[in-house]
Amino acid sequence: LHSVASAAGFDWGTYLERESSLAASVSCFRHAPLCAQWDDIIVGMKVEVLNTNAVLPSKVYWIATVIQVAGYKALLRYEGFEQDSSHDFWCSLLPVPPQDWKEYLMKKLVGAHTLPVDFYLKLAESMKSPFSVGMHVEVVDPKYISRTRVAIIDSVIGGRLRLVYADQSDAPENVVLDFWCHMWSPLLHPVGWSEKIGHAIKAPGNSDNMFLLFKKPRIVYMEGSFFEEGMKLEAIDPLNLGSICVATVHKVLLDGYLMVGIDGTILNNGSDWFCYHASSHAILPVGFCEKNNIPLTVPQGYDSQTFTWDKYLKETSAKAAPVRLFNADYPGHGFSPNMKLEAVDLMEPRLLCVATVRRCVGRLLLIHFDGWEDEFDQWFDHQSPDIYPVGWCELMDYQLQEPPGLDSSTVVPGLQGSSATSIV
Ligand code: MLZ
Repeated sequence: LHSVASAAGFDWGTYLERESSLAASVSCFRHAPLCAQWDDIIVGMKVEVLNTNAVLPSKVYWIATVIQVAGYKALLRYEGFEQDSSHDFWCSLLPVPPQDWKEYLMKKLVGAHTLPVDFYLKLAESMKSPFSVGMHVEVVDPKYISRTRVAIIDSVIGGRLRLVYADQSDAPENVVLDFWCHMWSPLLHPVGWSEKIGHAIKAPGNSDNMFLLFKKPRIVYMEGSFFEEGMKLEAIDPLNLGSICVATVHKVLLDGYLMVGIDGTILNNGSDWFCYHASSHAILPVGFCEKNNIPLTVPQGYDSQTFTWDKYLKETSAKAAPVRLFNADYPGHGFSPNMKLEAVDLMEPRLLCVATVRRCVGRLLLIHFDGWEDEFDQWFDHQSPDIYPVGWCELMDYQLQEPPGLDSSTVVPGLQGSSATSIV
């Protein structure tokens, strides 16, 4: 039997087989490269794959058949093996993108194996990012989540940005204060955003008119009836993303942004309020948890067994935010429980981890990090840019956090790191 963890790294194929799990399809992740093309990859299709088994003087490609698809990876069988599965092997359906795309594509286009040209072009296209190293942005201050601070883009990997905070004066010795997020993250803003909408910021920078590069939340109408200060709701706790809590709108900013606080937290100075847009799927109407059989996290001093919203609203003389103010868009999705994926641990957002869909509640997914206690579970929207298909890390050459405690006593022989180069 093959081990899952090897010198060459975590092996998704072996892991999926061992766990008898399926991977969520690339087509479930709309920010993932080739999302729209992936439905064309089907079991039974033929691909060419570099033969690394034989010692040969020149590169030799063999034809193989796709037996199973898992994210960006496929289980392949060489042509001629018919029903014999004994030599089946997992490999990435896409090569790790080389540095120089232009040169690479030219070679691809003039070669004989050019049928999937469209795929490579689309991949190249999706790898382009309007963000580049050195640009300034505003992003949440993880030490003080009710404010933002200016950061500089330090690297861009597959649409994910490493941001280094401009002001490092509060950094412990030998530590660089940084943050990771996807370029479409709701936590990321252009310089000048905080001032524009009335959000707190540590030290504002000069607005550089980069507003167009950023994903804008959907437009909400604030005239007439809108969220108001003091209204109660349920919200994903920004500091404990596995809990949905009793919460209050503390402040209404401009452009549909709200400062939301979790009720009954120890800090009472607003430093743990968090900015959610009115269209965010992380804020939910009163009664959402009860309706969906999710344990609601109640304020300190309350008993979750006896807590009722009716009583609580009376006690606090507050009103519930009207249901119609919440974003109820739900186009449906392809995720279901037990599917595997790669997910960012948003509490330590550098980490992209082996993960499993634990629950689906409408558009929300409860994601479990394999090998970790349930306390680490986090709620994600199905369109979150922080969840990725199996094989994304390998494709982007980004380190994947494997489940802790995997047996690594034996090594996966053979085809680690190989990739099918052409689809015929
Ligand atoms: N420093 C943390 C890392 C936890 C990462 C979990 N990711 C799912 C710890 O070791 O507790």
